[in-house]
Amino acid sequence: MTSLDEAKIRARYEAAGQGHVFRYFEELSSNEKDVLLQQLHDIQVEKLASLLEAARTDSLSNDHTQTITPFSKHVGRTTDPNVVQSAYSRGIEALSQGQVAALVLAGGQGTRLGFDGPKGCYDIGLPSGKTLFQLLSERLCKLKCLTSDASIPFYIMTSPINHQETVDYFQQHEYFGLSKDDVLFFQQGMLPCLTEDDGKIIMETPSTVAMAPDGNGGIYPSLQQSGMMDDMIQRGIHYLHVFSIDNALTKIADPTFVGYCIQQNADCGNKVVWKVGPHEKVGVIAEKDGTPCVVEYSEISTEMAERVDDQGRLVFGAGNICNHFYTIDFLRDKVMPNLGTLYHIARKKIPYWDESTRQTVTPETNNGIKLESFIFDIFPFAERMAILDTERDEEFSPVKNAPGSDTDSPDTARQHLSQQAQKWVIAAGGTLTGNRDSGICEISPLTSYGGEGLDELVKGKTIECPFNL
Ligand code: UD2
Repeated sequence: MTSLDEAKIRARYEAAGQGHVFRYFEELSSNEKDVLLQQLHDIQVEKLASLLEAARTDSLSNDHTQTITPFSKHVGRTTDPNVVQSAYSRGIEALSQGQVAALVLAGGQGTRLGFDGPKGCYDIGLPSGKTLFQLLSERLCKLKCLTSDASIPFYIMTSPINHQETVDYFQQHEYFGLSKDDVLFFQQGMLPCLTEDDGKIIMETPSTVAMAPDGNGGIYPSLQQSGMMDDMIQRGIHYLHVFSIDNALTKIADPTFVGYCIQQNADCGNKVVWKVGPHEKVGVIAEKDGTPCVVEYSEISTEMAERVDDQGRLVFGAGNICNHFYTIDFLRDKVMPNLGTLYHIARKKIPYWDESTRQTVTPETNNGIKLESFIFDIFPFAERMAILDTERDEEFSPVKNAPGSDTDSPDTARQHLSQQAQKWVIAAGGTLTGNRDSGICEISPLTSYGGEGLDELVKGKTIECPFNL
């Protein structure tokens, strides 16, 4: 029997109006009672009502769009060769001096994808069979070659639902050639799932609360609590590149993006691509009372999303692609001391214990909410925000939806990687033959990080599609 005090825990939950979590307690085995008491002990139940109330108030305030205006500051563009060449050199310099680290947000649940493992372990169906983690790791290996084998630490944010599986995966693959000491894992926090109308904790089984990761904004408290923030400082890291796991085109620790933000003397930076249409599921860069912010696709009003200027261009067209830059000083001095408790309401299908059938049921429709913090909610703390507008076909192909979906799927990611490989061969002076759509072309990240160094391989040569270089 656990040493935890059942009476004290019961009292906490009764006082918070969550006493129903003990409904099945007497039926539980001794071990099940221990599991539930430990879980209940760790949840800060006293805070749930205020977190939910604040989230509800915030979502209401987002409906009043009068405070949100289009982004008005300077935006850099990677279509400008002067920007790119200079920024790339500055980024390579910072990387070569060991001042840059990369961090992938990989704690989320790949619900829409229909894959229950860690999303980074997902094989997107390339001829090589490479997963998202492998593509990122190999790009990082290649980047190290381009920066005189500098140390570029790779931090991986997991969550309790996928942590061990993620760690095991890297160990089994010997970190894809990266140094074990430069691949660091840390876990974000979890929060209980709630019913939307009355904010009651949802039970997944008689002895377990339905829990979910606390949003990608969970990066900030978990960087602190895990000691990874201190680790970056001890390593002499000045700049951090943070990005989502599900973008198959991510340029990890991108020298151009990092270099551009450094040149802009930015404390915080955001990579954007122009939206394909008003309802693409990406946040948009905007301003709230004059300070940079991102309005998430799940919270933007239809009017704002569809608003166009007199040339017919979207007024809120700069799409957030979950690809961010920070100086360590900004995180340490401005973000960490001011971490609020702002959560957003995400309506989800939450597996729950059905009393009538005495089974855990996964509903067909949304039956509850997760409270999620958004990584970009700290952008208003930035004094000098850099925005870099990049080309979609080089930068953004998210794997969100299940195979067979028209957009944001493993299928579209394979196509985009193949088209990028073909574009790189042509740019390096190669000639393509065969049917370019007959299969998937690949250039291993170990061959080229961003299309560089292909001349001796392809210049003046005929390359038969589909190829694998
Ligand atoms: C995210 C962005 C959205 C747009 C879109 C592009 C946020 C809040 N929204 O929306 O603006 O850029 O991506 O594809 O960033 N994650 C965690 N822990 C969590 C939740 C998410 O690590 O608790 C990770 C997740 O693994 C992924 C990234 O954060 O790498 C984006 O998360 P998502 O899939 O929930 O975000 P999405 O597509 O709703």
